[in-house]
Amino acid sequence: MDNVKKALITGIAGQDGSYLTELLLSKGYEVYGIIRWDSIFTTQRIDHLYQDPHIKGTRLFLKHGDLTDSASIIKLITEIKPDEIYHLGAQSHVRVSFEMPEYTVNTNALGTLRILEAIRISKLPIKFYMAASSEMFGGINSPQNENTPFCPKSPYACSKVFGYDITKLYREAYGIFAANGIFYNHESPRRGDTFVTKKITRGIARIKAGLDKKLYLGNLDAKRDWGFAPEYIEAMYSILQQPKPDDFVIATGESCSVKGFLEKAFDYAGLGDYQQYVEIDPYYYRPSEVNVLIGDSSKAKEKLGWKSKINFNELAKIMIDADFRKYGLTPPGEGDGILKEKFPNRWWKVD
Ligand code: NAP
Ligand code: G4F
Repeated sequence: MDNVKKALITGIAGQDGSYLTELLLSKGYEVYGIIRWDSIFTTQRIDHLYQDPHIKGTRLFLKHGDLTDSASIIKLITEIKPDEIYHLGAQSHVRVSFEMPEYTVNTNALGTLRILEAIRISKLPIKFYMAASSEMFGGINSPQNENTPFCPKSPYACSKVFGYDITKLYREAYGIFAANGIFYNHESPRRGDTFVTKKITRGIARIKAGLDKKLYLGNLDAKRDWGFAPEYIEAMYSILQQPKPDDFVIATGESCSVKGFLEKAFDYAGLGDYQQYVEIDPYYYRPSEVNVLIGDSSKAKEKLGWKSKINFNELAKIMIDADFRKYGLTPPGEGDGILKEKFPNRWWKVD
C-alpha cells in the first residue's frame, strides 16, 4: 500500500470537498478530511462515501480539527504526511462575512497561514492547493484574468486576498508547491441552501410542493459567472498535477444576472413569471456589492486543457431536477438528460 497517494482535504463536508472526495477516491487515493466538532453530524454530503474505519480497505478517514486551532492542524499534517493538501475550508458566505468579519478572517486568512506554516515546519514535500476566489477582483475590470488587480469588497474577499498572497509567498520564499485556484461561482445540487442559485431552485421546489408561497431575495441585478461544481473540481485536481505550481482563473466566461437565473429557473419549473413569487427583502443586500464577475480562463484552457461544458441555463435545470426529487416531485428531466449526455463517465453520485 506504500504507493497509494494520500490527500488531506480541509472543508471535506462542504460542496467542493464532497465532490473532490469522490474524484480522489475514484483515482485510488487515500483521503483524509478535516471535520469540525459539532453535537450533530454535518457530513450529509459525504455520507454515501463514508465507511467504518474498522473495515479493511477503507480509504476515507475523517478527523476532527479546526482552521482556527493551529495545534490540530500541525498534528494532522505531521501524523498523516499527505502528498497533497486541498485547502477548501472557509467561512465561505460573503454576506455573513460582514456580520462576522473577525471570525471570517481568522478562519480564511490565518487558517491558510496555519496550514502553510505546518507544511514548512514539517519539511515534507506536500503539494498545497488554495481555494482562492473571483470575489478578490471586486468586479472592477471584466473579464478578469490572472493579471487583473484585486479590489476586495468584503471581509471575505480581503481574507481570500491574504490567502492568495501568502500561498504565493510560501511558494516563492520556501519553494513549496503551493498553487491558487481563482474560482468563479460554481454551483450544484450540493450547494449550501443560502447561496442564491440554490436558494432559488430550492425555493421553487418548495413552492411547487405547496410548502412556501414566496421567495425573499436581495439584489437581483448582480451578475455572476456561474459554472457547474464537478467540472471545477477536475480543474482543482489538475492544478496540483502540473509540473510547476501556478495560479489559474477557472470560469465559464459567461455572466448572467440573478434576475436572468430566476427567469430561466421559474420558466423551466413551469411556474411562469418569477415576479408572482419573488419579494425583495433589503436584509439580503450587502454593505458593498460586487456588481459583475466574468472570468477569462484562457490560461487554464492552454495549460490544463480545461474548459467548462455547462452554462447557467443548464445549471438551473440540473439543480431544479435534483431539488424536485428532494421534495418528492417529478422533475421536468432535462437536467438529468444534460448530465447523461455531457458526462457519460461521471465519477460523482447524481443527487
Ligand atoms: P462550503 O460548502 O461553504 O464549504 C466550506 C467548508 O469549510 C465546510 O465543510 C465547513 O465545515 C468548512 N469550515 C468552515 N469553517 C471552518 C473552520 N473554522 N475549520 C475547519 N473547517 C471549516 O464551500 P464550497 O462552496 O465547497 O467552497 C470551497 C472553498 O472554495 C471555500 O474556501 C470557498 O471560499 C472557495 N470558493 C468557493 C466558490 C464557489 O462558488 N463555491 C468560488 C470560489 C471560491 P462545516 O461542514 O462544518 O460547515
Ligand atoms: O450566491 P451568493 O451568495 O454568492 P457570492 O456572494 O457571489 O459568493 C460565492 O461565490 C464566490 C466566488 O465568486 C465565492 F468565493 C464565495 O465563497 C461564494 O461561494 O450571491 C450571488 C449574488 C450576490 O450579488 C448577492 O447579492 O446574488 C445576490 N443575491 C441576491 N439575493 C443573493 C440574494 N445572495 C444570497 N446569498 N441570498 C440572497 O437572497
